[in-house]
Amino acid sequence: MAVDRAPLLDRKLLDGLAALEGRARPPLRDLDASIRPGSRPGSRPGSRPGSRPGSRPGSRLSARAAIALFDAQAGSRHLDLAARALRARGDGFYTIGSSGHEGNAAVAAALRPTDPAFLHYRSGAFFLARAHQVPGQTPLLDVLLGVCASADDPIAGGRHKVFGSLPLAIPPQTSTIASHLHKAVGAAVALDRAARLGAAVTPPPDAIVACSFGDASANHSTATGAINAAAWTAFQHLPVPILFVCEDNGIGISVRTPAGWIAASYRDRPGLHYVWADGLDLPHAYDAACAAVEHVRATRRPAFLHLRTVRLLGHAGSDVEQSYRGLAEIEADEAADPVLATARLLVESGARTAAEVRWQYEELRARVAALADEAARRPRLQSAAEVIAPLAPRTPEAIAVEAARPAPAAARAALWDDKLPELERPGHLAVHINRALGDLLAKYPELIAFGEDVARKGGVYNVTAELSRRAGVGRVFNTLLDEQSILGLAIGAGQLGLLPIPEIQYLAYLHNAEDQLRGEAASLQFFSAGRYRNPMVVRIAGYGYQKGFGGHFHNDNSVAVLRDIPGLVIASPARGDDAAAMLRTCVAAAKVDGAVCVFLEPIALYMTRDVHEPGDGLWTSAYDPAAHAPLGAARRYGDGADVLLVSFANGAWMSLRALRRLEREHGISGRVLDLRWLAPLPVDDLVREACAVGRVLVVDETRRSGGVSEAVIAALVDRGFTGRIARVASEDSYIPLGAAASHVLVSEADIERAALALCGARPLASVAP
Ligand SMILES: Cc1ncc(C[n+]2csc(CCOP(=O)(O)OP(=O)(O)O)c2C)c(N)n1
Ligand SMILES: [Mg+2]
Repeated sequence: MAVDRAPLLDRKLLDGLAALEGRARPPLRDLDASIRPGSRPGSRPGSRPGSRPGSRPGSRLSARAAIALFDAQAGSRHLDLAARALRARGDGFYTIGSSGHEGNAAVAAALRPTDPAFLHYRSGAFFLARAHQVPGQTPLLDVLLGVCASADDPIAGGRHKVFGSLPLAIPPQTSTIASHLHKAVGAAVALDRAARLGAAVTPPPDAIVACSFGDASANHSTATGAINAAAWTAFQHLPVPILFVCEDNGIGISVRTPAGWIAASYRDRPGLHYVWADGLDLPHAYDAACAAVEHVRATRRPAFLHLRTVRLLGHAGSDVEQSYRGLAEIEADEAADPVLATARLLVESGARTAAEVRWQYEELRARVAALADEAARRPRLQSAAEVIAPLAPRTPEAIAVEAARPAPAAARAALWDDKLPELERPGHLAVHINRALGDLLAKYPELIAFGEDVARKGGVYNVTAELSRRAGVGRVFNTLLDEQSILGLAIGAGQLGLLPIPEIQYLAYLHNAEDQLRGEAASLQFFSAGRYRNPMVVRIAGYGYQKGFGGHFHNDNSVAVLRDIPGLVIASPARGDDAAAMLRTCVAAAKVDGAVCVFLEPIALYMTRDVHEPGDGLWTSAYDPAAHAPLGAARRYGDGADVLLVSFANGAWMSLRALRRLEREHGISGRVLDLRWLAPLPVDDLVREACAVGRVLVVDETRRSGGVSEAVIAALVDRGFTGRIARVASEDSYIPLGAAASHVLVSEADIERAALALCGARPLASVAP
């Protein structure tokens, strides 16, 4: 039978306190016992030694600060105990606790409350300690509201139990392991870059970023990648003021971290300053944390704080720890309880009597219990509409106004060296995207564009050519080769107030980084009830049909991973004028609504100028700096009534060509609807056109399974369309090299065949809506 060790741990702590009775030194005379919110927790660097009573000789932790931090540590412990009690009575839903990790209170004390902190899920004491530094906070109730999944939870509104707070500069994190480290690095890089650009961002310019994670998580590619990205940046003497805090309890659920592994891995990394801290000993943890924080703040270079902790009470309430750990090992950790260690410190230093500590502990128990009852009574989320409300707010009118707002003429003239792009001859897709990006750089001083090879090379396809020179290397720059880092930089920069346009070189390279979009970027407004946002427009070059250049990495038509991300905007223009207009709309949606947008560019159409005959120039257009396109509005070509070809990207171009032949060779008239937006799908436009024609052929260059046509046909069915529907889609296959690619991709011949079949091989009379 598994024993719940929570009451045992509590008992042991009380026994420990009892054992301290009689061991107290006389109380320190000049110590003001009441720790007011807003008071600084430790003695400031540079203050005269001995000017305040210390918690221990040689430590910078004052006795007063130690009392305040004990309050945070003991408060965190009682939150863990209350979470289990709430769970047991059916009022609470989350029991992953912070017990044994309460040393992280010292890290909070070493930081400033304005330093953005991206926290591990065992950060109860950090959270409470930081809350002590900011007036007017109610952190105990706030955490309990999260545990009870109450709609009143002031950060996630009952959507998840997270440590997060806007006034405390703690963006909420969910628990996918270490995936928050990339955005923390991104925020750190963006912090100093924003200052140099003169862009107004939320944290003060001398802020640093902190992030924490567990020892097992330190092995995850997200952690190793993010730490590498920070070190890579620092190695080049670029500022990246970040504190990595690895809370090392020696285990990840049931898997032990090899002894010495974290130190061996991180002690001697170039560009990374390593500091060891004993999180079971408050003065040591505080002194080490101060040293690490000061290093980061002064040098703007990363530090790795290796914080020793123990894990008490198992991984979570449901974890039967005894099934994989021996009792002696569990009891050894319990004997190292950091809350008891701080109690001992307070008594032995004379800061508190044992009775006072005990009173403080019991008073917290009573307060937390009362607040737990209160939290359990608070309202829960009542409907799908309420749950979804903050996911992806849309204000189309405001977006249209923002998109229409022109860039300042002087900024445009400067960026384009007085050669304005609207005076150029009609251009193709790549040129339009380039010009729109340039204009957006002129319009938004806070806009940054980055990715692999985007700077001097101008990207693989020249789409960002010259932009780095025109706008400056601080705004259009190369990143290291790591898509997770690229998206993490976008998230961090967006959260701080910049307007990031990251580029993913090929759609195939999104896949190894996709969680940064799905789990992190797209979920932030949801898990913060709209309090935090990370606006961005991710440019991705994709799809198949490249002539003479191939392989499945460069021709990828898999969009399923994007289509089901809630709230994600997916724009996919087929031609230049649409692309420029839609890019402006996406950036406006990011600015106004905090939207996370993906801008999927068909590589094979980048340089395409003609549609039907060489030299017809029908796929080029003049550049219009004022154009924008409503989110989720399709574009229609023609008004024939025999068949509607519904498509997007390369498929739209192919459909136009196929329709011309259908008209000329078979007398079939039709129209092409270019969806332009894969999310939100232009369902109204789709249904209207489908009803007008009665026969719909969906031309889908993405895969038959998980491809766009599934959504299009489902939308028609959902809306009661009763006409005929057919589709052509690409095979469920990777795209092979060379000419073999044509065997698996939708072709114009496929479109013609399917359209003829749909129309009964000869023109039929139109079907009334
Ligand atoms: C990507 C991912 N894989 C697996 C998990 C499941 N998981 C949750 S916590 C955890 C162990 C983490 O251990 P550690 O980083 O040492 O943190 P600790 O819980 O010990 O503080 C695992 C495997 C997850 N949340 N995310
Ligand atoms: Mg661990």
